[in-house]
Amino acid sequence: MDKLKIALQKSGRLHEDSVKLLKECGIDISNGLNKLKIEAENFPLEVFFFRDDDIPQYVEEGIADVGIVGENVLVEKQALVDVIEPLGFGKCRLSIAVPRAAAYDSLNWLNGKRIATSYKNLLLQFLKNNNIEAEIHEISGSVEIAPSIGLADAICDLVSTGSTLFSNGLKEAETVFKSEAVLIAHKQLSDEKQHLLNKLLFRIKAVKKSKHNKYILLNAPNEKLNAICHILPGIKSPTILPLAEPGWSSVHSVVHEDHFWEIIEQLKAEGAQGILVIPIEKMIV
Ligand code: PRT
Ligand code: ZN
Repeated sequence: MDKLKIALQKSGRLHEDSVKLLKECGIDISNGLNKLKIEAENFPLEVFFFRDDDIPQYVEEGIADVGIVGENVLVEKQALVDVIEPLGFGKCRLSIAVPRAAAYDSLNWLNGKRIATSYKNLLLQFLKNNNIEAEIHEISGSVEIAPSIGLADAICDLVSTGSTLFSNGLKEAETVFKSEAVLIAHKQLSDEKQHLLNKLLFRIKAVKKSKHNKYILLNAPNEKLNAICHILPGIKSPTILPLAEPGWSSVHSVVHEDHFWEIIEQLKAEGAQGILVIPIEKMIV
């Protein structure tokens, strides 16, 4: 039987989360992380480890069927692949930053300036969309030091916490692109491989969904059950079980993290007691 070939980053910021995601999908490859290629034992999957920069091209060419890569790299490389699913990790933004002392007021400040970046294509498109004429200096690493050594007036680089910019005397001026890790696929997968990808995607979605939801249990006086069930819709509807103490019930349900604290407050206001909140490992609805 054919195996699905997946390309992951060999080492770096996406490596651990990519391996963890597979593991949460029931595919454990942790005993082969030092190899370039390993076969999963309990899923027809072959895992290849590459530099992230190479993953879009390898998937486009079909050397790998699917891959996990940052959208920033994918769009910069302009690879012809299908984006299957955002994965919720590796979040960052590509931003233009300028020296803290610069009197930056608007994008026009960038006209005629030199901007150092490793993301030439993304920056070029951004400048074009905004009618800015600037000179792009393409450099491959340590972009953040370019202004202090006189190589550029500004930079365009990835930011997550902003501490690298801060410690290099820079301030964030504009967001060019927002990114996270995505699952990508070759454009013409065989039926068999498409079937395997669907199986993998089903698991990934169940893992993702579980992360945004929590299992909640609480005790409530019976006369409050209506009001409480109204606050806790659950997947279908909440489970209600009688407590040993007459007049009381235990209510079980699932809540989305977006509304979590509001819901807890409302439940308390309605007389809920002994509220327990438990992480969900997988969620299939
Ligand atoms: O060796 P290989 O080529 O595979 O790895 P790499 O060195 O090119 O990439 P790597 O591992 O640094 O990043 C892989 C991917 O992680 C990126 O393409 C992004 O999609 C994502 N990502 C998320 C980040 C960051 N956050 C990030 N903060 N990639 C890089 N950074 C760097 C940034 O370049 C800057 O130097 O971190 C610094 C800024 O971080 P803060 O927290 O100080 O703002
Ligand atoms: Zn790279």
